[in-house]
Amino acid sequence: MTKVYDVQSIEEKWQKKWEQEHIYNVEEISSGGKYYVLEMFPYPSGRIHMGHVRNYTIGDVIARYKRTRGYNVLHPIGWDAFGLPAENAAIKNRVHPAKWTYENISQMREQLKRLGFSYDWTREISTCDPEYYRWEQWFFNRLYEKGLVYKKTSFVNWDPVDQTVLANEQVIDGKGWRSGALVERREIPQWFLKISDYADELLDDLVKLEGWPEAVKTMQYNWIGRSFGVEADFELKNSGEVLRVYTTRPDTIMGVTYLAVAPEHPIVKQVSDNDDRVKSFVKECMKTSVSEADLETIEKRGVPLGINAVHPISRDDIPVWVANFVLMSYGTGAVMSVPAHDQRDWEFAKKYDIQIQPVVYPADNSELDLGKEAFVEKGILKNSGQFDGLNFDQAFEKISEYLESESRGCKKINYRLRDWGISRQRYWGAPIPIIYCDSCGEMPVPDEELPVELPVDIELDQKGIISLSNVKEFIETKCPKCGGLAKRETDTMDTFVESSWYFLRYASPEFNEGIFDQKSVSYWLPVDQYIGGIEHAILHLLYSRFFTKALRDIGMTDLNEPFTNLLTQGMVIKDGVKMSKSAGNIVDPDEMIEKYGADTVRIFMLFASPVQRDLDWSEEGVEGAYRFLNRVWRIVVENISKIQGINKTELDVSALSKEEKSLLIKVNRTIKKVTDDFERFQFNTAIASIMELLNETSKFNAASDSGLYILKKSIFSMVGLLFPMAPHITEELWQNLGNRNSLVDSRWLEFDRDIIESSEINIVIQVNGKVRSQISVSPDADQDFIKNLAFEDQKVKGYIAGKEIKKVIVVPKKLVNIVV
Ligand code: ANZ
Ligand code: ZN
Repeated sequence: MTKVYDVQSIEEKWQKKWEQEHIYNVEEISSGGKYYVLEMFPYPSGRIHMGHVRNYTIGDVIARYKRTRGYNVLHPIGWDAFGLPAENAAIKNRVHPAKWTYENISQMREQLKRLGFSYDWTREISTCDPEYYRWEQWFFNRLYEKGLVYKKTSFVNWDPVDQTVLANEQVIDGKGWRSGALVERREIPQWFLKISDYADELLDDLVKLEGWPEAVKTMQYNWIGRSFGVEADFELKNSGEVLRVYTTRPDTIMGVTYLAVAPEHPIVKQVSDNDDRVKSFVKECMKTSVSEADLETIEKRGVPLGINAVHPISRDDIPVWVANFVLMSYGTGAVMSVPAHDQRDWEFAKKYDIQIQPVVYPADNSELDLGKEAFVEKGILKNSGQFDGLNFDQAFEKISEYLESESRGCKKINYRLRDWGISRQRYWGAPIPIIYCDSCGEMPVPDEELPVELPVDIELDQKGIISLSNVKEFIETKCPKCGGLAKRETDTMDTFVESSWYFLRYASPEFNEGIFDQKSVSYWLPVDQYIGGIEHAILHLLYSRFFTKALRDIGMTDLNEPFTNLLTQGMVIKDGVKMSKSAGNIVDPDEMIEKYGADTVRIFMLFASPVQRDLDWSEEGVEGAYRFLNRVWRIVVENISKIQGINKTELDVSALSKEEKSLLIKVNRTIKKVTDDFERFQFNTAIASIMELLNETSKFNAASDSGLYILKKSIFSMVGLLFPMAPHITEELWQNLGNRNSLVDSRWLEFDRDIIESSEINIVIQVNGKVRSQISVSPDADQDFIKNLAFEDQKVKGYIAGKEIKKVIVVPKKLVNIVV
């Protein structure tokens, strides 16, 4: 074997070999367990960035590790290939989005291969492939049949520069996320998926997702935002029409002093025709975005409509205002305002000199002071006639009962979750499979005619902006019913639609008789471990859960949830900010690989920080990882001739020298530690333990056959433990050490529990100086570890429960004394 660690030729050699032997291609097999590990697939922007490297390295280590544990591991990759950036590139560089996308894909594919990831490349999918989106269109048809698709004109955020609808998340401070242009509101017809039908199930099933981070579940919980309230009807005095409001505080209803409606509310239109003040106010509101976050921060403003409504209980006259803080898309688009008990209403009332009428008082009889702010807590009702003296729950019941008996209201559950608008007025996306016929109306494209292919053979127009509405050959078609001339829908689907089911397609990527082979999906799914960025905590994961449930309900799967376990890895940071093009602090993975090799980059990524935390980029760190791998290489070079002839002998542990015994224990303990760490994805501490073992092995002097055997065992173990993280160097060393098999197919290392336990020491635990228990730990256990064990000890717990801990004294290797 060569003395120097020749990174480039080693990595090239193994990558070639793995590829030639199709070593990562998997099939469904009847025996043993399966394990599906998936990283969120990349958008083919052009080049892999360090965030990808980190995400995919973590996934690769898990995939390789699980395989050595005997699982049949599915580890696929593909491309989230539709979307706006391809069009922006088309505008900027005058290159067709398809060409740009496919070129990026082939470049990034090579980069991923160069990192040595264990993907089954036969399963690669690109969402812009008609064979992929064909099934998405098929699924759209099924949702259409089930009434889960509908079209509605609605207000959207319109980016006047990019000429597109923006999702609320794409509006930042009232401006388009890409163009920076001030966003406008526009009303256009759009397609929606009825995710709201699944709101309850999506919410209630969150508790079953035990393998998901709490933070992600909380975000989804709040996003769905179920609230229990009451709808109440106020009759308009001018027209007799009813203005319906939604409130979660019916207990405050006797304190209503004005009503407020959204600028888009239908009753506003009736007034604005004759009222210039209202008209110009509404016009101004249309210039701001409809995102909720923005609405919370803007200055609250309004204009009276000059009409009154009748209070449904007191029958008093209540003035109606139009206000910029009321959302048309939530509840009924109208609110009953109670300045005494809602801070927003209070501010509004102060500003416009509207009456503030208190009706809820503190339950503890303390004084009610509305001078500085509203009293928003729940309390006891006063000034509320027949409802005086009730608390919140009682008032909720009595008031909703009363409204119901008068036919002026009822209880109502509302959700923050909106239906999913999937229409994009964009070219580079999957066409929505709908046909419009003048005689027969709107209808889905029949399944046999799918896919509705995106025309790729088109010219970019002057500005490079392309929209299907300009492509005559695409639009003109025949009506499937009457055969007459008809037109195609020109909207394409939101790219989140593609990413909401790709994980299912991987199970049978080439299946062409359906969206997926049900047999394959029931074998591979759910995804056992999903890994990706926290930025997808809400939309992508929620949509994927929705699709999974909808597919179940059309009889395609038995799955309730797609992802059993979720790991959200931290970001890669450089100089204190996220590594990104816009921050101008990118480090190119290729450059690092060329300089140090893929294994070094992988080890650095894993060692520099726990997976969930942000990772600080440092080239010194990378150099450190490189030196570490060089030392691993050297220890093999230096000892290979000595250990080559050594075969497994029965070790007589009692006859070993102190040094031999110590290394033997260290080897076993390291295997145990690394195994535990791998099970919890704590790769940084796993590497640290391997480094310790390396140090101890370097100092070891093998003076007997037993010693040589232990040395050999230590070296073999190091190589095996490092394999999932640094697969190339370890394969090369493994082969040099005389092994014929590949580490990919070897079994994970076992440790000898007896050897570990024989070396443990007893620690006495005292409470206030009296011996209460004993624990056994390894001699090098640190103080915090020992303290924790002591506090978790059942007997000790009995003596310290409920008491204040005054002091904890740890005498290394002897005792812990807890003073209470
Ligand atoms: C009267 C009231 C009195 C309210 C009070 C609150 C406190 P959640 O929990 O999010 O469902 N609201 C209702 N529809 C709205 C809309 N379209 N735009 C803006 N605000 C709206 O919140 C429901 C509460 O938000 C409702 O209860 C309503 O104000 C307001 F002391 O009604 B409340
Ligand atoms: Zn027709």
